[in-house]
Amino acid sequence: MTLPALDRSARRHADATADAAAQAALAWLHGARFVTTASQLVQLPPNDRAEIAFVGRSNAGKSSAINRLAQQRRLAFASRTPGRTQHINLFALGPKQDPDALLADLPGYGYAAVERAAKLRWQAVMANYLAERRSLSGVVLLVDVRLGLTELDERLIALLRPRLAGGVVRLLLVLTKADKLSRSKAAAALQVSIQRLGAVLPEGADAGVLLFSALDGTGVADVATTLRDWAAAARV
Ligand SMILES: Nc1nc2c(ncn2[C@@H]2O[C@H](COP(=O)(O)OP(=O)(O)OP(=O)(O)O)[C@@H](O)[C@H]2O)c(=O)[nH]1
Ligand SMILES: [Mg+2]
Repeated sequence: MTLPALDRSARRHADATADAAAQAALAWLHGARFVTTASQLVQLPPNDRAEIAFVGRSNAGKSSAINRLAQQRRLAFASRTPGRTQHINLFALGPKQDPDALLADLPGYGYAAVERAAKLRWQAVMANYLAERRSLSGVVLLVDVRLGLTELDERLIALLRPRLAGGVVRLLLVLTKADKLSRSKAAAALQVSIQRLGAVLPEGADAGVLLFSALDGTGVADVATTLRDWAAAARV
């Protein structure tokens, strides 16, 4: 039997270790800088860095999440006008001469007012990116906590399925705008998403689900730690 006093000190130690990991991850993310913007896959830099893609419906909060994680106001453009991010924007992390990962802010899907031809073109770019970008090591799927996983999000997961199987590409489902719900409603939404994701993931997938708010900072430390772990795992 563990003595309560020891128990408490062990827990404090674990908390301090987690805090230190989150601090290191946030310092790493704070060094994010813009690299390039691409409207086609051929314009992307070579496949020689671990890449982490931020994907989700238009207006889900992808750019806001990147800004919050990097602790920079306008690194990724965030807007009230849906469908604003029209290109793949890449940001580098780690040493200047030898970055250890890239973040990719992808255009949002599901915005009705985008012209049909443009929408179809983007669907093709996205599908090819997710299926073929060899350096892709992790996908952060952002979903408004009030909407949960929609059909379009599940279609994206289906596109990724072959690479999620066996954990080749990792997935983090980030439920954004958690500040818009009460704690109990947010907790309930988290449970629904965990169940739903479990039902659509392939065998052996490496996936997680987190509540997040770019506004009040909920989940920021956990997302930061996860991204740093992914980059470290991809380097070995
Ligand atoms: N309350 C709240 N609002 C948020 C949060 N994250 C984003 N928003 C707002 O939601 C809107 C869309 O955010 P963006 O970060 O531009 O969303 P996006 O997913 O990058 O959108 P596209 O580039 O159009 O695909 C903006 O008005 C943000 O201020 C959040 O955590 N809480
Ligand atoms: Mg955006």
